[in-house]
Amino acid sequence: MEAVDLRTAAELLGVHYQTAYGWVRSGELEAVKRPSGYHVTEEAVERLSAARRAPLPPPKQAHVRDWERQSERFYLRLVAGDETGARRMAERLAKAPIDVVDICEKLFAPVLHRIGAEWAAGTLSIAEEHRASAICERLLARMDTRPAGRPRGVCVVATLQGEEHGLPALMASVALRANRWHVHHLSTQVPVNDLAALARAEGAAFVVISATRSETVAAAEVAAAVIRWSTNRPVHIGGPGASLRQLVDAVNG
Ligand code: B12
Repeated sequence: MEAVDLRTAAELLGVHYQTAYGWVRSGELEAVKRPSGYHVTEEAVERLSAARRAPLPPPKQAHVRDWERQSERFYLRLVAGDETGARRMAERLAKAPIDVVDICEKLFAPVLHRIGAEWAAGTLSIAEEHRASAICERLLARMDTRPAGRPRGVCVVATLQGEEHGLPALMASVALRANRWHVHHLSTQVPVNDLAALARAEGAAFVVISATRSETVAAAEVAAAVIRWSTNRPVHIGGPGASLRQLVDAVNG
């Protein structure tokens, strides 16, 4: 059984020496300490490589029986400007744990749709809508975490010039990061050529454009052709009511 030093083992595993050293300390990588340093058998390297290649088991998920009731409570907190109450609710769900895609689609989106309808009907003021949207932005930012494990790849998420609605793009980024994508989140109003150039420079596997109105969805379709042509990468476009779950399933493959 051939043994190699830790530096070589790190190279074989494709990680930095310090990372391999950390794995030895945590017991993940079996090693023998010799006067010249740690030595690792090729079998131990192969075992750890195989374990790292294996897909992660899907995380256990809790279920919410009554999303409608949760949405009603969330709505009341948002329109009252009760950020602490809204944050407690979102954090409780995230800790349960509930999939972040469900939290976006079954809690945030319906409440924002309702706030939009009430703003359009004149029963909520612009100030109240802005306050609620700003709270959502901060809560989504807090939920934005990437689980451990090798990223699936790189992607870019943005809205194009003319589209100020940033929350759907933020939700797409949060959902993709939770699925181990390395996301470059460009937020809103990005010129199409700049978006394509950045996607190319970062080696993005795909580009996501979020849009909220029929005009900006149509503009995104035109822009997508430009981006596909210049990056040779798929472009996914989200419109009002489009499913984040479908986006995640499509890109995870
Ligand atoms: C908050 C808000 C704003 C805020 C945005 C702040 C922010 N930080 O985002 C501000 C004040 C800037 C704003 C401005 C305007 N707004 Co506005 N706004 C809203 C509101 C209330 C919420 C938007 C939102 O976040 N929706 C929730 C998202 C999460 O839902 P969704 O669109 O269904 O998105 C889902 C999918 O897109 C999916 N998804 C996201 N990315 C991707 C990607 C892919 C590939 C896929 C598959 C899926 C996917 O995820 C989401 C969750 O499920 C909506 C109400 C509504 N019905 O949405 C109005 C609304 C969109 N706004 C509206 C209007 C009219 C405007 C203004 C024109 C008002 C004005 N006169 O100035 C401007 C336009 C500004 C511009 N140039 O873009 C109208 C649009 C009507 C229409 N159909 O054209 C709406 C519907 C309100 C209404 N009921 O009339 N707005």
